[in-house]
Amino acid sequence: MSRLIVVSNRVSLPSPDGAQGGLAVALQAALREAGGLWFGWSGREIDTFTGSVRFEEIDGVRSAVVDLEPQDVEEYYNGFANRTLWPLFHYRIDLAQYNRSFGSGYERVNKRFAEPLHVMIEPDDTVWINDYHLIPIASQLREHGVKNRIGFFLHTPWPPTRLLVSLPYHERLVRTMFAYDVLGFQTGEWLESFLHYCQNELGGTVDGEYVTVDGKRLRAVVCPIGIDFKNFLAASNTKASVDLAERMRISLRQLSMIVGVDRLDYSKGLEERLNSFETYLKRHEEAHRAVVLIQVAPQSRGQVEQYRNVRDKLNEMAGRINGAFAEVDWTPIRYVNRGYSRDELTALYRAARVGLVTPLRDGMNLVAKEYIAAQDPDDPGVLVLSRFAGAAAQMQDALLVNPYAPEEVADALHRALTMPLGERKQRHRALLEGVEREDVHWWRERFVTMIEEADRG
Ligand code: ADQ
Repeated sequence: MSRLIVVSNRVSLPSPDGAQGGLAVALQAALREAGGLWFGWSGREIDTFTGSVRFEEIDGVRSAVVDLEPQDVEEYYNGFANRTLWPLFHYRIDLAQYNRSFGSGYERVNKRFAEPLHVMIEPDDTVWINDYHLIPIASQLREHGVKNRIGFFLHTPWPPTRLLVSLPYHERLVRTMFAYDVLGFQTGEWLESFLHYCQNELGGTVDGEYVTVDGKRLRAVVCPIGIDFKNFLAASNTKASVDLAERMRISLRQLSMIVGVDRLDYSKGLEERLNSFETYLKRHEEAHRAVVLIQVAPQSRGQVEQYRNVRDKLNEMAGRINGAFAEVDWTPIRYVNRGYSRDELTALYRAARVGLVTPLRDGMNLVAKEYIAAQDPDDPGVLVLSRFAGAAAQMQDALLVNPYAPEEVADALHRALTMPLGERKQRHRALLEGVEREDVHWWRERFVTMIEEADRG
């Protein structure tokens, strides 16, 4: 078996408290099995970039990290990645900032990563690049003479051509992708948008899974990410999970709980969600003193102004709605700005009658899958899911909603909270089967195999 080299913006090694995303767990499992290496930014800053690599080995996984200069972090990470590509890829060109220094910083950092990386790659290695931070890195590696198979997986959506062309130098960016052998997308919709761009803007041709532009051919596939199902179930048996479950039982008493768990990000549709919940409260008197929304949303990307704006707006909305509807013995929204460990999340999900997952646009959304995995199969809650999350393609048995339409979401909440046990079980069973089968190991094995088997033409 060939060695696997995984590259992502940040390297996330096992932490003592076990607080880790499913992606990190999956990549670690892959690296342990294939005896590979995980390369990326250390998260640290250094006055002058040296390209020197620090190696570490934790839990059988070898990692290699480099430090970046403050200007790199500002232009590449806070700039092009978070202020330009993230909003654009989530269809928010109103929020995207197009600034030449961001673009040049992005190219510079990709070059900087490629320098030490190419030296570490051996002839039989399979190279797997993750996410929008590193789109051009394969073309940099090719310039260094790397001939290995290289795959790229995009965790976010790929935007429609009409939006993508608002990015200056969009052609230059997309052309660099033809240095890859395989591109992986979360859903057919994002893949279609990519193929549309190649055909209409680059004059490319599509033949089955293969797309050719200017004589360069690559394989473009749909490969949806899943959760680490077994690991997630095991987390619900830990002390932290059992303790929180007990605290929730005491604190909820007769209340029916709706849960939202997200990074505080405008793409997650949190303002629209609170607005929908307010609509629900206005239309359902019987929910007063009977239903509570617990929204967990820790700050993310606090360096970027738009993220601070969302935080301020949500503080204001949660305060206003609570002020308008609360009684002395009931608060409709419990809005929490801290993160919870995986173990604790399992207890929160399980205590909730409804999982409310309503992003305006999301590559996949693993919270939807985690919510289903955490339910009691004999008395499961109901998933209300945005049709604009990548997860909706696989999770058709959820109550699918348009997150922009408050009355539609309010109706779905009512339906979910009054759904008979038989229907809840039936929907849950169907969803659980998919979440268990198409888990993160299935995703990783499929994608790595697709890289290894790609016909280079
Ligand atoms: P994210 O946008 O970060 O990921 P998501 O998939 O919803 O979004 O969550 C990733 C993980 O973070 C989940 O395991 C979840 O439990 C955890 N998490 C989220 N909010 C949390 C909170 N408040 N407290 C504690 N943990 C929290 C990107 C893309 C997604 C895609 C993933 C994986 O934006 O569309 O699903 O990558 O490909």
